[in-house]
Amino acid sequence: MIKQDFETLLLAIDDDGICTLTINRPEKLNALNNLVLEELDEAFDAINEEYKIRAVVITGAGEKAFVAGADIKELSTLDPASGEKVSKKGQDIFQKIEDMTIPVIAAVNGYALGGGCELALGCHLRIASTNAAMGLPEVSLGLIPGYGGTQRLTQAVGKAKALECIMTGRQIKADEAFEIGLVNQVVDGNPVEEAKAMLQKILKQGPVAIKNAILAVNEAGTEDGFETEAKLFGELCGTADFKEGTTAFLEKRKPNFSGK
Ligand code: CO8
Repeated sequence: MIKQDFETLLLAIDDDGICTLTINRPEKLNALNNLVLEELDEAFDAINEEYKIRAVVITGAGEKAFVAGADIKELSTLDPASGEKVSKKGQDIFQKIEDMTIPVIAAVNGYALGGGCELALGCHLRIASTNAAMGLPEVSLGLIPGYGGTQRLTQAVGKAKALECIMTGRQIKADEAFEIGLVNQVVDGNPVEEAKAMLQKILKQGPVAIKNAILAVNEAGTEDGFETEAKLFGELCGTADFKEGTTAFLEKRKPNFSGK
């Protein structure tokens, strides 16, 4: 049984194997203090060990915020050495999320600023509510993004737009976030429900193919990207899911994937 008694996270697993992870510090707009970061790290390790979990949705408690950033009270005490260490620690945790081999969707239900925007960027997909406001306002604190935002925002929206957002620190409302490719979808209602609906479609596909798709796309832009794609493609040609998928097509029926 997966651990449930986190202090700052709520974890729920539904019958379809979708785990909803809610960052639960609504009185501080779910700001990421050290405990939240450590519990996120622990939760993703546990999720990796739990075969029943087939996908994850991350969201924030309350109606106002996904995550309003790193905890500024904690940030204010950093010096150069501890700042670099904390930055690296957050980067490693968000990299762990990006490296998950099951889909992870951020359901952005309000403010996703600073570290909150960086957390959303570490997820594979982002679905925002119409009241979402995203952005990297670190320069207003005399800082730059430190949890991967300079890299992932640039990958998501391009260098000029990323630099504009980072240097102005301005908030990006949901519609603009969609237009510039920062989020996949904007919904009027609850983004968690929409994320689950999208996952229902993804989970109908071959699980090993989904895993390899994530692994290959994560290598995009690196020196090994094309080689990785060919290797992962070849690997899939030896799976039962490949046999089932192609046979089902030829027999004009729906595939029944075993995940092997
Ligand atoms: N950290 C700590 N507390 C916060 C944070 C935060 N990031 N955001 C909000 N809170 C707290 C407020 O202090 C307030 O607490 P209290 O009631 O005890 O005074 C409570 O949450 C509610 O917030 P507000 O009263 O401010 O709510 P408003 O609706 O008036 O405003 C905003 C909402 C606009 C979101 C506003 O709270 C705000 O501007 N928050 C800060 C946003 C921000 O600058 N985020 C970036 C932080 S820096 C960062 O994330 C760096 C990441 C990289 C770190 C690298 C490693 C070191």
